[in-house]
Amino acid sequence: MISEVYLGLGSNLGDRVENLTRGARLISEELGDIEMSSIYETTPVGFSNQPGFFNAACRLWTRASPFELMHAIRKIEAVVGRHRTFVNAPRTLDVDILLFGRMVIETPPVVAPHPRLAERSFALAPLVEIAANVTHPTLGLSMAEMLARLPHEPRRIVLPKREWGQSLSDGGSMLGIVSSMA
Ligand code: PH2
Ligand code: MG
Ligand code: MG
Repeated sequence: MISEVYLGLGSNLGDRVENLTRGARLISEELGDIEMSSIYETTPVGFSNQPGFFNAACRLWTRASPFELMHAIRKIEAVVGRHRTFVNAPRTLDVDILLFGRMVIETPPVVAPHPRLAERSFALAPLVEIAANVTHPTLGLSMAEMLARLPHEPRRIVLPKREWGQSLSDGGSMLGIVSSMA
């Protein structure tokens, strides 16, 4: 069975575009076809005094189970250089499961939808680019409606979707990166 999964990617350490790019490539190689949003610069939430974040969202079509997906994500974060020190510490790459199809999963470490999705414009802003009309399985709101309910946070596009998609699919013989969808 193929599931449509949405992931949030974040980086606030090192070369942030490079970290997100390596993350996206590994996701497509290990897990299935992807479509990426633009890369956004966002305000750090929850932990002041840390470097600014670059965030992006990813639609992934995968045969992996939720547990297999979590396992693959942990590996990809480690390959891109994340060392877990303390909760919310600056990180080279953080990949979070935002939605796993319409499934409601509450078996830690796998929890979906992401419990803080409705509060996080840094996750919803990129997500709305690729999933505006996707509805939240328990809240019943679309991603666009969820973002509209939040106070506007400063954010800017650092790398537009189309350009990033092109640079991702130019990188060799990579298949499975959809760069030209609406
Ligand atoms: N991730 C967090 C905590 N705060 N802030 C921004 N702007 N972007 C993030 O990805 C982020 C955060 C925990 O993972
Ligand atoms: Mg996170
Ligand atoms: Mg995480």
